Amino acid sequence: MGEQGAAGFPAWQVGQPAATPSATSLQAAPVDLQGLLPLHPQVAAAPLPWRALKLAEAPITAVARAADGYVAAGDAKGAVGVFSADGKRTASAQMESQVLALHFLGEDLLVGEDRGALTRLGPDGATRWQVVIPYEPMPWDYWSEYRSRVREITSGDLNGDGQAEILLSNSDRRVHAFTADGKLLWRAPVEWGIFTGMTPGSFGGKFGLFGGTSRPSIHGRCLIFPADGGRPQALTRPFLVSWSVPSQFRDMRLVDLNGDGVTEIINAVDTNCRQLVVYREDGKVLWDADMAGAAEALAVKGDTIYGGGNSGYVAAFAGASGKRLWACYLGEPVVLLALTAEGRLAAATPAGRVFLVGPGGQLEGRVELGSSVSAVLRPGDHRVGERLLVGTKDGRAIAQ
Ligand SMILES: [Ca+2]
Ligand SMILES: [Ca+2]
Repeated sequence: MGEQGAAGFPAWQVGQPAATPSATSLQAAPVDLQGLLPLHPQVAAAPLPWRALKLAEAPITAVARAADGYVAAGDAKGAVGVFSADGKRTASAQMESQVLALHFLGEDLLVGEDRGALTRLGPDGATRWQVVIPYEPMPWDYWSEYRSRVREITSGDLNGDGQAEILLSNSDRRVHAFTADGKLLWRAPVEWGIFTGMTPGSFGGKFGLFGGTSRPSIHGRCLIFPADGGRPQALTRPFLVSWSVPSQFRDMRLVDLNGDGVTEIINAVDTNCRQLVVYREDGKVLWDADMAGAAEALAVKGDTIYGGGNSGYVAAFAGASGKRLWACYLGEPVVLLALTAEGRLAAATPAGRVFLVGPGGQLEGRVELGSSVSAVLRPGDHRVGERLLVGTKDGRAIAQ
C-alpha cells in the first residue's frame, strides 16, 4: 500500500514500515527494507519511442550526435559506427583500443581512444589522419590518470578564420589544441584534475574554452581558457576552491537567462551544497540552488533550467531568478537529461531506465531500455539541443 508523496504527486508511492520501532527501544529493530526503502516511484512503463542502433556486442563507451541527426557510437572493443537519422549505418571503423570520445567535425568524425590516439575519419569511415599522443608526465601527476587517454573532444574557431580547430581533453591533465589536419597548436596544463564539460564560447568578447575538472578533481570552479591556451580565468564561489572540500565539475551550459545580451554560465557541480551555480560573466553568482546531492546533468528550455543528479531528484528552476518551479523524485541517480517533443523532461539512469516528467513536474512514465546505460552524451556542448542519446551495455545507441 502506498500514500501520496509530500509533493502531492499521485505517482509517489511511499512504502509503509511493517512495524513501527518502539521509541523506548535501546536497540535498533530489524528494518524491513522492502517496506521502507527505497522510496521508488511507481509509474507505468511506456514502449521505447526512440531509435535503437545496434553497433556490436560490446558495451557502448562513447556516443555523439551531428546537427543533421547523424549519430556515432564507439565501444569497449574499438568498434565505431555512424548511423543516419533514419537508422541506417553509413560508416564503420575498427580502432585499436576502447573508444572514449567521439565528435563530429562537419561530416567527418573524430575518434578518441584509450591508448591516446586521435583519429579523423571521413564520412565513409576511412582514416584521414591519426595522431597518437604520447604520455608526458606533468608535475603533481596525481591529478592525472598517469597516462594519455582521450577523455573529451570538441571543436571551435580559435583564431577567427572561419575554420574549426580541435580541442581535446587528455588524462595527462592537459587540454591539447590541434588544427583540423592534426597538427598540434598548443597544450595547456589544468589545475587540478582532468578537464571536462568542454564548451567553446565567448568570454569578455573573446574566444573562451569553458569547463572544469572531474575524476580526478579537487576544485569545482569553472575554468575559461583563452584561444592561445594561456592561463585560464576562473569562476568560483566560496568552498568550490578548498583543499578540504573536494568538488567535481559535471555539466555546464552557456545561455543568456535574463535577456541582457550577456551569456550566463550554468554549472552542475558535485559538491556539498548548492550544486547548481549560475554565474554572470563578471564572476558574480546570479543564483545557486541545492540538488540534495551531486548535480550531474543539465537541460535548458527557453529560460527554464532543469537539473538532475545522484540524489534521484530532477528539478526545474526559473533561469533569471533561480526560483524552484518544481522537484520530482525518481528514486535513481540521473546521468542525462533531455526534452521530448511532448514537452516532457526525460531523465536517464545508469540502471537503463528513462523517466518521463511532465511540464508541471508530474512523473508521467518510464521507458525501460532493456540494458544498463554504459555511455551518455558527454557534458557541456555535446548536450546542447537537449536530445536523448545514450549507449547501452548490450551494444546499442538509443537516440531520440
Ligand atoms: Ca580557425
Ligand atoms: Ca544575461
